[in-house]
Amino acid sequence: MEILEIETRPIEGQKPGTSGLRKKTHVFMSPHYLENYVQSIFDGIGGVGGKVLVLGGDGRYFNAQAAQVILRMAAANGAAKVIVGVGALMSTPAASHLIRKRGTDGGLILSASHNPGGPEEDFGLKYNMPNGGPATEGVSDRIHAATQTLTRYKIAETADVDLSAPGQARLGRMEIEIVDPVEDYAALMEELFDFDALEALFKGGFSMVFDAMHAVTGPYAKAILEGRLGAAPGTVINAEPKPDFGGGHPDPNPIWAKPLVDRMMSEDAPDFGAASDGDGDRNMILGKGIYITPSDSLAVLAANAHLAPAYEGGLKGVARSMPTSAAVDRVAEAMGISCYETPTGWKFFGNLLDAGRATLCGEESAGTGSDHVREKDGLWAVLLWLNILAASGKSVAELMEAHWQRYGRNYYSRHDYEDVDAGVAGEMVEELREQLGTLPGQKVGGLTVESAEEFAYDDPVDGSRSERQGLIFGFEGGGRAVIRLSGTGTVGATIRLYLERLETDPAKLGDDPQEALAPVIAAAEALAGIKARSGRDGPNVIT
Ligand code: VG1
Ligand code: CO
Repeated sequence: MEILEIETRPIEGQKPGTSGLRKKTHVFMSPHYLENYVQSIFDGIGGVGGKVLVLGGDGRYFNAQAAQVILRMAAANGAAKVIVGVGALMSTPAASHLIRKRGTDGGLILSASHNPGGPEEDFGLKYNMPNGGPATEGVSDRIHAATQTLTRYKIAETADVDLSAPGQARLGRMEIEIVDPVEDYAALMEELFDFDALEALFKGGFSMVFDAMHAVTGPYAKAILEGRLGAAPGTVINAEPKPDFGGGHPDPNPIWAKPLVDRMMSEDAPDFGAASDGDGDRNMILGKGIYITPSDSLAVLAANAHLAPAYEGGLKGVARSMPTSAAVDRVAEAMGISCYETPTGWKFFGNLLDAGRATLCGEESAGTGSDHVREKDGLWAVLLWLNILAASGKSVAELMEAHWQRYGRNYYSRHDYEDVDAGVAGEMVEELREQLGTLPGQKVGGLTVESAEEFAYDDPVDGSRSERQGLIFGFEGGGRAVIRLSGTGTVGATIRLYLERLETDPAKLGDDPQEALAPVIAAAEALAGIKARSGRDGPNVIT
């Protein structure tokens, strides 16, 4: 095996966003692009000499080739060992678990998550740390700094490693262990949940459909739901990971998983419906005739987690990203536990989980997770829901209704304006930022602004500060609008407008969210003029 040292130059724009680096696939496939970034990750974390890494991905186009490049570069940079999933596949939560279980020095995950895949679509790469969680802002900054000064990368010249079955291989002195990506993860789920009760649930005729959206969770869901728990064959649909996710966005929301939503709203809907995203860390939950917003799901899970074995001792605390609704705050208050509000992105939960301050975390973007790993975990959320349904004997709708009756309902919606001109979006945020001081007291679109601020986060564990994490507008009467720009897109800018209003009147808990939020939506538009500025009639995606 010959080790080559290739001369290179820094490439513009290799700055990790909310979750790793995401670019168009052809950009990642262009000369030196992937290699430069991988070497920068290695350099940014202080080298990989003698280290053990986990490697896997969501199976999108270029996944297999990129994994071979990473293996060759890890060998050339002196890594001791790489643990890789068969076919270079591994869901994000499974990778997080494996990093922790084996005590490795971190891992590389090939994924652009919910972004579409294929030669014309998106690719991504993220580095997870030895705690199994996404690189913190500090580590991401060091990786980015390394991309800006890079002059060479190291790569071994050798044939591809056969990753088609579990086993051992070598690249020079580097050991490669090829593992079944599902096995350890399934064993962890069995530890956390009452599998006997879940088996009995399905035996008793409980029906569900799980839409894997042609992404990485298919094999996991099939093995656990149909294999271990005895759910009817065919419960998991779109179960085979495809390089282009069947041509759609592997994003479990009412737009991209519409066929599932339609089925759950039909007369002959099964008892439970769920979907997960490209890399398996997001989830969507539905019951017969009801869609559960991710914010509500987090609140229901927090209120009922004690019904599952892993959480029967109670929760240490909960955490949610700032744009996520305050539904879980009300549960935490009733339980007398802490509730943390973090910036968007799972990397901000890591310290809280490591320090034992939070047990459950969640984001409005369909991410929920707990301290069992350091990533959000789609299938875990589905199993926790199932465990709660089995233990309580209630339906999804009954649980949700009872929850709203007790805690009130945080009406919630997110409106996305995708692929807006980046200059236009940036200017909008800049102008709003300048007005923050003068907005309180002003009437906009029928509502009076009560507060206007930009979110900044002081990490209570390591003291680091993260600024400019979203603009928050509070309205008289309790409505809230949040505006921030996405950090996961690959073309133009995506403006995210998050809308929320708490309703505690028992007579008004069953309204349509868009109607219940209409005054807040109107006020946000009057304030920011997103439609006018972007030239759009309305959002592309409403969740
Ligand atoms: C989005 C979501 C955020 C999530 C992130 C990564 O980020 O809003 O909540 O953590 O994606 O999730 P942004 O910057 O586009 O709003 V995943 O499943 O795409 O890794
Ligand atoms: Co994801």
